[in-house]
Amino acid sequence: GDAPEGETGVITKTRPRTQRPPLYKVLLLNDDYTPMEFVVHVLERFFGMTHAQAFELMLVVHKKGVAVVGVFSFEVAETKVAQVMDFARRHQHPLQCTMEKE
Ligand code: NFA
Repeated sequence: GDAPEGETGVITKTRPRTQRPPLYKVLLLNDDYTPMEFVVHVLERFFGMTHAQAFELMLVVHKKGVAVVGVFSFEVAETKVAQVMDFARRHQHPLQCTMEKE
């Protein structure tokens, strides 16, 4: 508290830490078979990117093997991963999307 405490009379103040919910990175992984245009479409459709942004990030995944495509709460990240995985599976592409705690 603010008043002198304990035997010393030293004033201590505890700063209440504001609780922030943990954030999760959604990662897109490269593979040899998923068409580039399909990946661009996924990034536009599920991550709200413009065509130019989506194309640029698709190339990063293609060249580097993996990239963070967004950072979200657990629930939103889980939903994005499920949507991408389901969409890729329905189109019979091996595209992989995962999440990890930031
Ligand atoms: N590497 C894929 C190709 O050459 C394109 C791709 C990019 C796949 C990003 C997955 C993720 N067709």
